[in-house]
Amino acid sequence: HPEQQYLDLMQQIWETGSQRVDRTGIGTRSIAGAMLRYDLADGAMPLLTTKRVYWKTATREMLWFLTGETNIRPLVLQGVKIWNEWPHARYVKESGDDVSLDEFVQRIADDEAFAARWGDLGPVYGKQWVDWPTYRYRKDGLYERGEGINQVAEVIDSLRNNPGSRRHIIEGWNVAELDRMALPPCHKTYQFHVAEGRLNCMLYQRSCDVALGLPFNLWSAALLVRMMAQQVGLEPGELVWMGGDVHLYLNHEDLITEQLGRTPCGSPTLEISRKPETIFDYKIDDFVVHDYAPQAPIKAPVAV
Ligand code: DHF
Ligand code: TMP
Repeated sequence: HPEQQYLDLMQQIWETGSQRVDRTGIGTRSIAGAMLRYDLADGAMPLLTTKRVYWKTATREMLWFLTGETNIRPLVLQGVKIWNEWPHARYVKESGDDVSLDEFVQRIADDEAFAARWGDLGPVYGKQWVDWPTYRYRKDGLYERGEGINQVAEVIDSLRNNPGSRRHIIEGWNVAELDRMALPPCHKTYQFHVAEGRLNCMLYQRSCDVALGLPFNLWSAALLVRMMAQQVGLEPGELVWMGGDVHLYLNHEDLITEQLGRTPCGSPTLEISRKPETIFDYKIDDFVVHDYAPQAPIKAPVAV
């Protein structure tokens, strides 16, 4: 079963990873470098069955990236909670107002001006993907802002017009802007590869929370491949995932023990029910998952 790769990786890190102190103070067991491969033919998706993964949440996040948005408000208004902790932590730290997470999120939903001031994550994925900033030099030696670059649209173009290219890359790691991001991008580089009528994709993820983040990241990357393939008229090929610092948080032990005791079941597939005009026109209701009967969800705390 393709999911066995994920479980093996989890077990390998838990049994052999180096214990180290990390930014969050929780501590991890970590290995340097890992690879997973998934064949996306016939609608197959890397959607875990050994616990319920909220694929609609991950899909809403992906659609949000594609809008170029970096404020959590549109996610909050759809009930998506996965980015709430970071603006909340910044608000508490910078304003001194010791508001609870729930109350903070309610304020983001209710008050547009408050959300504009405190709900932004900085120039993260969405901004870099569709509006990477550029600079234009003037005659006097100073420079001014140029047009932003829509990397997603450019890759769609290059896949159509120059499929053999080795430069089909979407990059999130804008070195000059890292200091303004709530979190520097984890899934930072996507490279596409066309062969035999199929669209393959390599994702390089510099830092990977295997228990909480990776199930979402695998789904989302495969989703992006499926949408791109549909847009450019190719069959989905292989997703090759590569991780840099691949870790398990020490406070995820219960999840790990529970999940490693389970056996993958079934092969969920994704159907995209229509072909939107462009990569930017997909809606949540375009996505239908078949044959997904996962085992129970497993809750675990996210390290902030
Ligand atoms: N920080 C850390 N430490 N790990 C992450 O995975 C992570 N992911 C981020 C931002 N910062 C992060 C963005 N993505 C969850 C999943 C993905 C995600 C953030 C959080 C999460 O908590 N998942 C839970 C609950 C999902 C839900 O309530 O919808 C899960 O059980 O999958
Ligand atoms: P870091 O910036 O110190 O590496 O912390 C980021 C943490 O979030 C790290 O545990 C990896 C995790 N993460 C994922 O695994 N996937 C994601 O998509 C995101 C945003 C974060």
